[in-house]
Amino acid sequence: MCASNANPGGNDNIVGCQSWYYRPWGHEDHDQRWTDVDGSKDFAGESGVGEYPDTRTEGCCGDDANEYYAPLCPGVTGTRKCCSSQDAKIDANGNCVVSCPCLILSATFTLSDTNRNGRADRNEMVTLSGIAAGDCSNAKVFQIDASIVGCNVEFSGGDISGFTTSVTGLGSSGTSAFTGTWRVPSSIPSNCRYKPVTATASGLWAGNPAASDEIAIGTATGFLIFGT
Ligand SMILES: [Ca+2]
Ligand SMILES: [Ca+2]
Ligand SMILES: [Ca+2]
Repeated sequence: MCASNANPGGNDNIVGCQSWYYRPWGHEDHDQRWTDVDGSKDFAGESGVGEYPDTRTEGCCGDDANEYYAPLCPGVTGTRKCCSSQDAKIDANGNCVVSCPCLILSATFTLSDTNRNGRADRNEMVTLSGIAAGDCSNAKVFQIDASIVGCNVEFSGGDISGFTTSVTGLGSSGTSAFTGTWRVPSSIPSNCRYKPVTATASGLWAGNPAASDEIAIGTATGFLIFGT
């Protein structure tokens, strides 16, 4: 790299140099040649990025106008690319996006064991908490499924409907922490009594958990034993 700020706001703002040697009169010497640094480095994640002709040709990102080396969205593994917006990030499909999809980073539930008997008795409270990243601004419901053979806790179709809570105020970028509570039902079905259930999955939903309202699905931790 030989110079930056060579053409502020325009193409080839950063230029490189090549050196070569020659012996015109029998001694070594060298000179320099200014070059465009679009050699081989990164792909563009969308069309119309700076001096990139397309998304299949590698070039140097950042030496030309409207070239920004975009970071990856949270949770995305892959290769960074060049985008035309300063705010862009790279999503799981390798595209430039301004807002990253919602991703659950952690989710867990904890029993408030009011009577301290080590079990989740009827009407005791369970606290659900989680952290997510990206655009989760449409999330309204936070769900954690838990189970053991013979006792399924899920929103619908299980032995107990839970662990479900409403959530508000999740952000459209960065990370969001959220929490809520769920009450153990006033009647615990006999097949769940004394059963230790372990969290199996988490979800953020735009409404009641159903495929059409899915915002994000993730893993979860948490464990409790139902009482009677
Ligand atoms: Ca260039
Ligand atoms: Ca370039
Ligand atoms: Ca208890």
